[in-house]
Amino acid sequence: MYADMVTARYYEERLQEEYLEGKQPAFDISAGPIPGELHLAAGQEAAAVGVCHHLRDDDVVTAPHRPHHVAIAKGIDLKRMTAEIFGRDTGLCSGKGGHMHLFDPDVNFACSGIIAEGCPPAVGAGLAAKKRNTDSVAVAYLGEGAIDQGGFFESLNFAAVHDLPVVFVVEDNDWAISMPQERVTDVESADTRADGFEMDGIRVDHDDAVAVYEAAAEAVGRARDGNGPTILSVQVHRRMGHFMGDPQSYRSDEDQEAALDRDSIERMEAHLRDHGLDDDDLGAVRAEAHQRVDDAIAWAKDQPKPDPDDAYEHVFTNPPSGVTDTEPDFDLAETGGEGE
Ligand SMILES: Cc1ncc(C[n+]2csc(CCOP(=O)(O)OP(=O)(O)O)c2C)c(N)n1
Ligand SMILES: [Mg+2]
Repeated sequence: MYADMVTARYYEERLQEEYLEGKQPAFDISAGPIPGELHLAAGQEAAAVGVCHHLRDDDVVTAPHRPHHVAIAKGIDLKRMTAEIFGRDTGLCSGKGGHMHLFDPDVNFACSGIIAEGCPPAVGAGLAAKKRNTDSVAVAYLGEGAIDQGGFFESLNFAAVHDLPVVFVVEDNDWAISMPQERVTDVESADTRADGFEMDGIRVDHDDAVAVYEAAAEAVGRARDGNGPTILSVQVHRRMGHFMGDPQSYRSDEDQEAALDRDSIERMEAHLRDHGLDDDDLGAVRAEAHQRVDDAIAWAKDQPKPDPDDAYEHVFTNPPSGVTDTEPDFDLAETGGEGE
């Protein structure tokens, strides 16, 4: 778990450096080697490793727009994830998805930029596991800002009614972009949402990977044993802005400092020291993790960019054969279309 935590943290530190290249001084979001938004999960690693270290490759995980720590804990192909983030042809989605739309069928990991979107597919995976009589489980990650979404409620209901092997992991980092939770939600913690669905809810109040691991043993175990879904809410801390370039003018210095003070990685290191590991042991794990990340980034940056014509591949509707320009071959006025 420690190895995955330091891999995720260092991975994001390296992505930050790469991301800023060419974007300043005016912050041009489309410039540089990583175009588009970038949401970093530094401070949330405990919620990723504590749950995913109970999972097998055949278990399904869906994650939201802040996915790297969960993807790494689930065992995603780090090189191909990185190539995806850099928009390269050998990326997990041929460079078309970017950092919010990763998909690795080898380890059954997917994520989406639409919040709570991962809940219905995770419930579908849980239903499939049940119908196939396997003991696979599905885990949907979402932020505390997504717990008022309709898709979440429908998913909770369906999973509860059919006793599906699903765990809903709510990463409670106190913020939804610039919105503090208490202004939009009347419950203090997402696990209490379970009460309305006659399912189990668990709260882990501090971002301690070992505490999350113990709580997840119960939740994942319940799912694997065929005893239905659980909401597991974990307090984490957003060390960074909502996305890279967020000036966080809405956030007090105290709140930011408190988040930086509570480092789940330092907590994990203290735990490991209590169990006999020393600086050399921890340093060796970190060095290996850093090497793995540096190798993945170097490999990704060396990969080819997609051919522009490939824009027509892997889309729901391909143009008729022979059509390679973007002009529609019908009159929009006749279809009632407005243009665009
Ligand atoms: C359905 C939907 N509505 C709005 C958005 C815009 N949006 C992106 S992230 C976000 C806040 C998410 O907050 P939270 O779920 O707490 O996750 P966090 O960013 O804190 O990890 C919003 C509203 C979206 N992506 N999808
Ligand atoms: Mg949040």
